[in-house]
Amino acid sequence: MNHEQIQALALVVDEAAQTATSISMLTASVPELDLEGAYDVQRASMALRSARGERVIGMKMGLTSVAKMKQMGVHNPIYGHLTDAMRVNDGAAIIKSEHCHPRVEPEIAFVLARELRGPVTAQQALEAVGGVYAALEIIDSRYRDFKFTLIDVVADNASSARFVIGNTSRAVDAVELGNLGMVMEINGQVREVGSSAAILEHPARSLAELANMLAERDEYLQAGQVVLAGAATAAVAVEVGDHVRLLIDTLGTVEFTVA
Ligand code: OOG
Ligand code: MG
Repeated sequence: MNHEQIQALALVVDEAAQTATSISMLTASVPELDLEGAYDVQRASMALRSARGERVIGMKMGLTSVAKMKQMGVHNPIYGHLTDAMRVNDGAAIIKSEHCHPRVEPEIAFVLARELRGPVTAQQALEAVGGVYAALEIIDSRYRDFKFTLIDVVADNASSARFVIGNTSRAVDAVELGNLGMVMEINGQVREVGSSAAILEHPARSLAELANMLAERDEYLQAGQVVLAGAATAAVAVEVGDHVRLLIDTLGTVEFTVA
């Protein structure tokens, strides 16, 4: 894949995200697109956002739990970029019409106190963490029917759309990070129940894996960045009028509504 081809595909996924229009999988028309090329497309689409004034403020891991891998039929952890325009305040609303077919996921977020460069172990990765938070991620595949291959979802920035971080920060050693109970409710009804243990057996492993994947490209995580470790359960579709709330042991709640 040359620079022009990557650029052309970045324009396709960027336009789909900007206009909330579902598209066919890129690999249907470009079968030669490989995983490295897909991450190139993802970065090129982030450059388009940067040119419009958006700022990358963090990263997310995806497909880090068995529940998610089963739901999507893709079995490899992936990463995506998070920008300031994707951030929604705790308790605020997302606008459904800005998305194709949004779904919500219960997540754990890290905010880094120090930069984090791979290769690292899970333990070393935790040393860079300033705080742990409850978080909800709103994902929105730009592909028709929310169906994709590994390569397609990577090119589409791992379905990143919006994210909400709770107001309570805890230090890594103040929580039992490897087994925090998580309950996600929609309109007061429990929809998903899980544990942080579902995230690569421990969310710290997800953070380390992210640093290690970035190191393959000589990239690293910066102090102050947010990292979402990946959903602990399957994702749930949201509708206009919904009120979504996540409760995590020790970390408290985080919520949003859908307008
Ligand atoms: C890909 C993104 C998955 C997670 O937390 O597992 C993800 C998708 O399922 O659309 O964000
Ligand atoms: Mg997620």
